Amino acid sequence: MLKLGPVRIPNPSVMGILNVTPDSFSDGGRFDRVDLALRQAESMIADGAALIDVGGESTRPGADAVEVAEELDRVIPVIEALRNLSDVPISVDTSKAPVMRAAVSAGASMINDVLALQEADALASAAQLGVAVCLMHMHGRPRTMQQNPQYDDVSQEVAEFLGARVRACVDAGIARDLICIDPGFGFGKTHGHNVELLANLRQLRRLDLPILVGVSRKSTLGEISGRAIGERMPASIAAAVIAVVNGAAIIRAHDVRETVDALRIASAVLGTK
Ligand code: YH5
Repeated sequence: MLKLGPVRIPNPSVMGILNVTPDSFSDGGRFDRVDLALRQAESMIADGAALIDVGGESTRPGADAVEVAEELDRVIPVIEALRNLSDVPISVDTSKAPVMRAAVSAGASMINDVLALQEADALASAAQLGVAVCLMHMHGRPRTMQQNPQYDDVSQEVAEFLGARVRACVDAGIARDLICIDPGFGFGKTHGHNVELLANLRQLRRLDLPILVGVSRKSTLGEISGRAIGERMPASIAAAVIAVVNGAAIIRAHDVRETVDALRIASAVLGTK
């Protein structure tokens, strides 16, 4: 069992991805959007997701930023409705303090921040809210992060960055047992960097915190397998299993049912529970 404050989940666990960006749904108005999102969440829960990650800001390479009001409008109705429907722990994929606060009061118990609480007021808000946090490494910012990213030693630099953010969190009053860390696959990394991070994931275990990994459908897997985004499930599962063998506790995934099956095999062999 993994305990991240209010979040209690098996180790390893699958975090199901629930995108509530307009490009992820054909737009039939707000009711339709919330309804579709809820149905998707329900099926991920039935498939064994231990955690649902609700995100309203696209952080894909080159994506534009979203205004606070727009992001609130996308994620809060979905979190409220999901909270009424299920006890599943909900995380909110956001970097904005007002969205973090509204999401937690709507029922989220984890903040998943690809900017590792570096935006204005994010660190203080997370500390005050007392929920679990996921700190992710990103080199640069979404709009420009894939423009020739460079490192001397990617695994070491990611570990140093995450170590520094963990210290900042603890100094701000966030309990260590509320924190998990994520190397940020695809966020300011070449395909070679991503492969190296997956191979050296064990280096992050020195921080002695649960490791979350998001590899699902990402372009490095497309590069290696030669598959388009809709055809990357087998590659995503292979990467998820490697991540768990190398110490990941939580896998963020689109294809929950298949990933849960694969991780059952991995944990049976590893003897984890
Ligand atoms: C992550 O790794 N990723 S959003 C591009 C794709 C496919 C998927 C080209 N939020 C992470 O999922 N949060 C995202 O195909 C995340 N870790 C954490 N903690 C990007 C994404 C994606 C991008």
